[in-house]
Amino acid sequence: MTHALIVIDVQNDFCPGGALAVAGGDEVVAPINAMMGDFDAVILTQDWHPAGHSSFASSHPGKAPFEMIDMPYGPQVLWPDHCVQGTDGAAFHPGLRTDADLIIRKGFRSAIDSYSAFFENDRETPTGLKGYLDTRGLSKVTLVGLATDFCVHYSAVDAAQLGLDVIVRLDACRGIDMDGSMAAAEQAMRTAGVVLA
Ligand code: VGL
Ligand code: ZN
Repeated sequence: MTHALIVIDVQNDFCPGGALAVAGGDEVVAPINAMMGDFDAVILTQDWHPAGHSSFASSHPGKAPFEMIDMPYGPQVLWPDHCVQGTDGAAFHPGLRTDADLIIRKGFRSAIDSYSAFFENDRETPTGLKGYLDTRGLSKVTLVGLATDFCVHYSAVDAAQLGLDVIVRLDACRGIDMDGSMAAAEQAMRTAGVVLA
């Protein structure tokens, strides 16, 4: 079985000092770098929003970060402005190895957020990653990165539902953990058949 490492959103804005910092986010860099050589392919994802993106609280007058809003595709958490295309916050952590096979960007459509590396938050617009994996014969994936309870969680569940063999290395992930979202994410991943290692 051909095995890909998918490194989710190890970007400055998700690391300490960033706009949507995840506690200990930078701690994943060294273990991820060390893992890269063990896989047949390495894929990095990059959260990549236009300024004024609809997932930003600042785009909704009267709303604050971490409040919820109803979008046409369902409930959506509102975030601080983060990972704006071309900014330093959207860049990969400077210590991360970026000699990857593929970098896939997501969240670049203004009207829709994208947590998963496979589908946007309407759960139907594909990013193209499944086609890439299929055409390269990559049927097994290990996921690492940020944030465990959002982009890693949604990517892992989608990967399992698409029929891939999925492992999440929790030691190389860190989470946001709002309102019990870490426990819920771990439960949802297990239910989907993801192996948590
Ligand atoms: C993420 C919230 C908003 C993530 C991205 O990478 O987990 N979370 N955008
Ligand atoms: Zn985002």
